[in-house]
Amino acid sequence: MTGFTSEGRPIPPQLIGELVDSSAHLGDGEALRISLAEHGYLLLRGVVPLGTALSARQEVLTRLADVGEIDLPGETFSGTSQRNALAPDAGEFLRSLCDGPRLRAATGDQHLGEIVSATFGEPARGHDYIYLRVAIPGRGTATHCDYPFFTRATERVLTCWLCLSDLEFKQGALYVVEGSHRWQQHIDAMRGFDLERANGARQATLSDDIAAFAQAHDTRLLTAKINAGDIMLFGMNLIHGAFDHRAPDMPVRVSCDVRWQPESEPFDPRYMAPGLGGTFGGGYGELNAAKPLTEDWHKR
Ligand SMILES: O=C(O)CCC(=O)C(=O)O
Repeated sequence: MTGFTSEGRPIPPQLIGELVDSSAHLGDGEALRISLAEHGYLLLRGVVPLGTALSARQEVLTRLADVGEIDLPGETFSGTSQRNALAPDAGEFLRSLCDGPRLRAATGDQHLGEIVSATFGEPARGHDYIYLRVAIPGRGTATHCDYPFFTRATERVLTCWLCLSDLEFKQGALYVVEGSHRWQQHIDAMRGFDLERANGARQATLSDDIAAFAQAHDTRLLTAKINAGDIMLFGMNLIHGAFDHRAPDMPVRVSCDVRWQPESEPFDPRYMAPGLGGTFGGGYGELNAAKPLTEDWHKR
């Protein structure tokens, strides 16, 4: 596991470690909870049937091919985009992508819902507002935790990161900062941090240099080869990001993250129908995925 970069900076190989696979605990809610508490995440293989995941990816990439961004069947970035001309309402375009029946079949897969409910130990429901990501070469996600986005109504929220591609390391991969879910200083600093209410005074991004960040905290960045249908479930304090896609000749990375919480907890209306305003009230239009693939991602 070498050759990773983040924002173009190489990650020293000694900082990389392997994610623990908790798939052996599928079907045992108590064991899933213990593993989640210990590691801060659950890597669960083959949760969504492969056919469902592939069909969701096809649905997304066909729409992006229609606006000239993806070359099929190779699923590579074309280098250009006609999205602005063909779909001038960026938010509406992304909303329609996110409401694609095949993508929703994957994010709302029954087995996946049962696993998240088993992990909470009670019936759970996914937020309606979902985060689709299509990462082209050169693109990764800056290091952050999800607390400032999703804990306004309850802290009992889990992110479910669903992989829709069979990923080689070169195509970028989610990483987690080992042990960060237990860092008391970090947890204390997050408590009460609401990104939208902070109104620009504070950023969710925790560092622009993840290697220096990991070294300063004497920890590692854990990743693994992840395939279509695998999920990562993690809590709001776990620090994570995604390494850069660094293979121009390889398919784009497609994933979708959805937040889940117990049905018994209050829901944040920003992420539920009919509001769907998202974190800042801009609806789907405020997300990176609403931009043509030719445009850089913003950081929050
Ligand atoms: O897939 C990515 O690039 C990042 C995903 C992420 O940050 C999340 O699921 O919270």
